[in-house]
Order: sequence, then structure tokens, then C-alpha cells
Amino acid sequence: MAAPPLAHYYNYRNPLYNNLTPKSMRIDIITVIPQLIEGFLQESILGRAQRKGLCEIHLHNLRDWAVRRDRRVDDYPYGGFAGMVMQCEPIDRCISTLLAQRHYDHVIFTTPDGEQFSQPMANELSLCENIIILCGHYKGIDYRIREHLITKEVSIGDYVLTGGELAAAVMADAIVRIIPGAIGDEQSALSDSFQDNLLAAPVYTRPADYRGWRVPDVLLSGHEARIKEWELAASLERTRRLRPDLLQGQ
Ligand code: 6GU
Repeated sequence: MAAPPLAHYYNYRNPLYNNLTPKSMRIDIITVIPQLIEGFLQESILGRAQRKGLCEIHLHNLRDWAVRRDRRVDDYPYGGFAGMVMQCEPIDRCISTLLAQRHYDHVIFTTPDGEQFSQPMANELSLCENIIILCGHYKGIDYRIREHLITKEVSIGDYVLTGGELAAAVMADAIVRIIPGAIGDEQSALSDSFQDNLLAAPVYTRPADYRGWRVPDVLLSGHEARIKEWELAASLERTRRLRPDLLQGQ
């Protein structure tokens, strides 16, 4: 299945779009280790998107919502199982406070047993106004939080990370970079690998000949139609060779 259309970009080309003030997307990330993602969010495209007012990303330290004097937010699991479990109360206090302030489209929990994150999911989430991402940690969180407060559980792949922070950073990056204006060339988000279930064609820059390694002649020809044709053929060839699974059912 190809990614659903990037509705943003269709709006962006619509003359009526210019009469609308594009709303700024808000992402609230709840974590016990905010410093893991703090720096990442301020750099490059994510940092610039926030400074341009295209989105707001707020980090919340779950320990600020701890009910215990030692600021711990985990405890031993009932049943005598191994590992520690994040308690209900700090998470509930943090999420409920946010939910009282504005409407949220999703309260996401990062967990290896969640739905696999993908480009279509990133496209959908980038259309949301406000989302919360709760980073999982330890052996898990008290399941009652997942039953009562979480609306979407997401994994970034079939491997286990020590915490959900990297997953939250991955999701924020994939979501924010496709907000119109986040990357300079509006077209380039549409020509990403995976937006059409094809891997992107190779790209080259100067010099045209480096140690005898030559850039394909067609790219130097200035012949737009032939270049487009080459690009599609290269995309298809690389997809067939490297990711034949993407071509199944098309
Ligand atoms: Cl979202 N969390 C953790 N802890 N591990 C993961 C993951 C998430 N996605 C893949 N592995």
C-alpha cells in the first residue's frame, strides 16, 4: 500500500491556503530522561521548524510529577515478576494536566509491542494538531495506563531499546520534517523514499568526474524528460534489488 497523500502539500498548493494561518503543531513528550532528546530537538530541521513557529515540542520530566519524596516513578511488579514497572499516578497526573489544557488527537505510548511506525503513520500524525508521546521505560508501565489513557501504541522496529526516548525522537523527526516549510524545497518531502513505496534514485554533486568515478551522463544532459525517465528507472531498479517487498501488491 502506498503512503496516503500528504494532505499538507495539497493544501499548500491550494490558493485558499494562503488565507489561512497554518496552525502550529504541538508535540508533548513525557520521559524520565529528557536530556536524552533535548539536544536532538534543538538542532537542524527540527530546531529550525520550532524557531519558525511551524511546531512546538515540549519535554516533560515525569519525575516532576512523582508523588514520592525520592522522586522515583517506578515500583516492583505485582506477581513477583522481574524488573520494575512505571507507576500509574505520576503518568496520570502529567497526562491529565495536559488533557485539561487542550484537545489532543493522540496519546501515544512507545513500546516494542506497539504498531510498527511507518511513513503512512508519520504522514497521518503530521496532520494532527496536538499529540502526546509517553516514553516507556523499565520493564513497562502499569497496564491500566495503557487501557485508560493511551490511544495509540507505537514501535519503531523489531528490536528492544532500553527506553522509548529514541523512538520518540525518531517519530518527532519523521513527523515534523514533512510539515510544509520545515524543509526548504516543498517538493523534496514528496520525493522521499517510501512516499511512493519506491526507494529514491541516487543523487550526485560536483565534480562530474572524481577519480574517474563518473556521474551518469544523462544527469549532465539538461534533458528534463530523459532525466525524469532515468530517475524512475533507477528508483525501480534499486527497489527491486534492495526492497522487493515494497513492490508486492502494487
Ligand atoms: Cl517504541 N520502545 C522500546 N523500548 N524499544 C523499542 C521500541 C520502542 N521500538 C522498537 N524497540
